[in-house]
Amino acid sequence: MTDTRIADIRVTPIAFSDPPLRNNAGCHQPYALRSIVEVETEGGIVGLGETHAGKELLDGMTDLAPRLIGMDVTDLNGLWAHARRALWPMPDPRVQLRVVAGIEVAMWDAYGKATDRRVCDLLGGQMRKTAPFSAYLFYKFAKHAGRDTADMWGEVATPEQLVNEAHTLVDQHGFRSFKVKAGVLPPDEEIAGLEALREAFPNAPLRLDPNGGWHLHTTLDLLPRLDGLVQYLEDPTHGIPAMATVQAATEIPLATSMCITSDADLPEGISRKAAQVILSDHHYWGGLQATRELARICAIWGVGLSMHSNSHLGISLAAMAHLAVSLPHLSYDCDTHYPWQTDEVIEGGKLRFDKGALTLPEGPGLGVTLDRDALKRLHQNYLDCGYTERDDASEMRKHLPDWQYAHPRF
Ligand code: GKR
Ligand code: MG
Repeated sequence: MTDTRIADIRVTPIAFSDPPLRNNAGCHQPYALRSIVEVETEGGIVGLGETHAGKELLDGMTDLAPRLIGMDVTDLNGLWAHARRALWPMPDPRVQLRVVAGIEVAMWDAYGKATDRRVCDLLGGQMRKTAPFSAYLFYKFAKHAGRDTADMWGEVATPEQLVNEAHTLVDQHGFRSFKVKAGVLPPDEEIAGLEALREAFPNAPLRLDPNGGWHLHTTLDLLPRLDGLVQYLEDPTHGIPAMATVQAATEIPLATSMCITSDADLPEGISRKAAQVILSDHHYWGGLQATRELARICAIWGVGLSMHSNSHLGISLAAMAHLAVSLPHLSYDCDTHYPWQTDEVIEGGKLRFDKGALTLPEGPGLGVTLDRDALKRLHQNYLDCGYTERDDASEMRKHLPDWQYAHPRF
């Protein structure tokens, strides 16, 4: 068999176009940042990973990568041991896991490519044919601040515009369920948006995610209006104690991608019943293996599992899909920002959804290869755009100069 010891690790920060999507923390900037990880083996195989970006993450990669040279790509325990030595403690503990995740996925991909096996098979085998995704709806501005022309989506600020956006996503990708990013407009307006979606798509599951943007008392007041309308309510309010209070007051399952996001949150989050659904995210939890362990913990404790997303490209989508098809316990359609992205970094261009689901790209590993010209172009974007961190709040003030960050807002 080809030599699967790690010979080199390359990390390339990229910036790709992103529309002016709104959330509780502000507005997406014209470019979203990611890091593309290449793990090259002694046998010349290149495994791919994609993860978050930012100075601290890139510094973490620089500290960790050289320690892994010579290690086998199957040595996930070795990866964690080196990561603990190189990265713990870091000022922001979330970043360590995102560093590990980017490299871990590339190690799985390299091993799959070296052994002619798909990542989902290495993860235990395929449980479902395709990975199911939901349409991720956003309120948005028509154009980025300072630009002359509107993007193809136009402004989305009313129930009617939200329904039009949903129709476009369904026409393009066949989605069968919807997640609405909330915490942007006053809750009455967002619930009117949900009601309009219910009328337009009577049978589609709907979810609402205010990103912790509602006060506890606001959330409690709104529960009767949401009961029967949403499949789950994601992070209406902030923190485990407040979420637990809400969950105790309603039959609506609460979901979270904010208050239970790492091992450290699990004991308190589960014992206080802060949510009935955890949104996994292999970038947050430290990779594919750690997310499988999370799925098992959720199954044992009777907690549902869904999947969270941030703006991402095809390497992440392929990794999410391999994970999703291999998880015995996956209770809901996964989130993805992918339809909002026009750029791509893999050969062959964008992956395609069919009836809202993704069939795994063909081939060993993740089934995707790097488009080196695209990587070069998107890295140049990164150098030219001057962003080093995501900053939705500053971007929002370019649209509305008096806007202030408030969490909760309503
Ligand atoms: O892209 O604006 C966004 C989302 O709000 C994202 O940042 C969240 O992390 O999608 C995410 C979520 O489910 O909370
Ligand atoms: Mg969320």
